[in-house]
Amino acid sequence: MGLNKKELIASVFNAFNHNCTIEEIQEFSSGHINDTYFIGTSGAHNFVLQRINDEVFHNVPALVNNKVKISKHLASQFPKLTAKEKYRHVLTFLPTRKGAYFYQDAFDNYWNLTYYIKDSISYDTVTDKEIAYEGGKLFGKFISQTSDFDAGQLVEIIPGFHDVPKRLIQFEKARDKACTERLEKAVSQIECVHSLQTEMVILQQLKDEGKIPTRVTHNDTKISNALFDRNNKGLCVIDTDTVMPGIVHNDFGDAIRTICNTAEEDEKDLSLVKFNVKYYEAYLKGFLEELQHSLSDLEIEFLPLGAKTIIFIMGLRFLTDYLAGDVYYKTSYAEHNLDRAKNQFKLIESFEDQYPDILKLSKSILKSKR
Ligand code: GN1
Ligand code: MG
Repeated sequence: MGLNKKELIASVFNAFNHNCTIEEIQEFSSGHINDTYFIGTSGAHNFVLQRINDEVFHNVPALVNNKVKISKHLASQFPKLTAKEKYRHVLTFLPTRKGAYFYQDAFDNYWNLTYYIKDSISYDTVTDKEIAYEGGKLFGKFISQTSDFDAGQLVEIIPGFHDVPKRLIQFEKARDKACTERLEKAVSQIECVHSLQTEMVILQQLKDEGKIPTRVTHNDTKISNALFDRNNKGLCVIDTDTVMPGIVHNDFGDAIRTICNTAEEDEKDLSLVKFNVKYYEAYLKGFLEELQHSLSDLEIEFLPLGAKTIIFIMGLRFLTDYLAGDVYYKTSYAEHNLDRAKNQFKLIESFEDQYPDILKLSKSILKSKR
């Protein structure tokens, strides 16, 4: 990290209200959108400083307001914990010395600061059923603990974020403008979109018809956004940038997309990409232990389609970005987005092969509920 960048980060950090002195700065490289830094200090806390990408998030003050509101609400759900214990279970946002929960630097970059949760672990892929189960409990709890929060108080930070018909329109526009070389390279993935699209709009239709309720949802529940303690017990849900009104299937699905993929989302060797039904079962168990009584039968019945739809949406979004010339996600090489899209469509194929077993799981839950 160059000296100028270090100086900028230090000055941003010092605009926030704390009395800690920086000892160390490290960049986290995993996010596709924001820039995130670990700030080690000599004080009582270490921190996570984040530059929020305002090309993707057009209303950063509203985004921060959403996150802070949800954190305060979640903190009120742990009345028995001391403040010291609470900070491990809920993201704590720090205000600047002027009182806002974000800081705008001289270059018009937006930043926010949270405490770093020490002695925590996160996973990009899962290799243990227990993690899938604990992840299910953690994300299920997030939905149950925010169920008494009026989702109407949250700004829809990216409108139509998981709206398949809208995402298909963006895809078609990108496809129509794409260069021949990219179109040719993506020909089978474009074909996958065409063959799946009719089924993939069903959940949005049920939402629009009011058959599936809108709740507070996280909308980026990939498993790397779950922190676990040293004993692999779920600790805290992080990255609440996309907390918005949504349907439960989005959060169920995005966690399944990452937990049940036997490889990372950009693995190029597609023979390594398989859908693990055992982890699906473990996640479903944990998720419903926290939520079963608040979900309608229809919501439970459509969880498998929720998983398939979110995998599809991610494949579609990566493909759209590839066709558009890599304008949205951070990429590390020329065909990174295409590889991500191939990976997601391969995961759907493996999911489809095992669909009967997956369906049986929710059916037996519904039967035992009656
Ligand atoms: C993006 O930046 P990150 O990694 O938290 C994206 C998610 C995708 C994810 C795919 C605002 O999240 O929707 O699921 O990449 N966030 C946004 O890994 O588009
Ligand atoms: Mg995110």
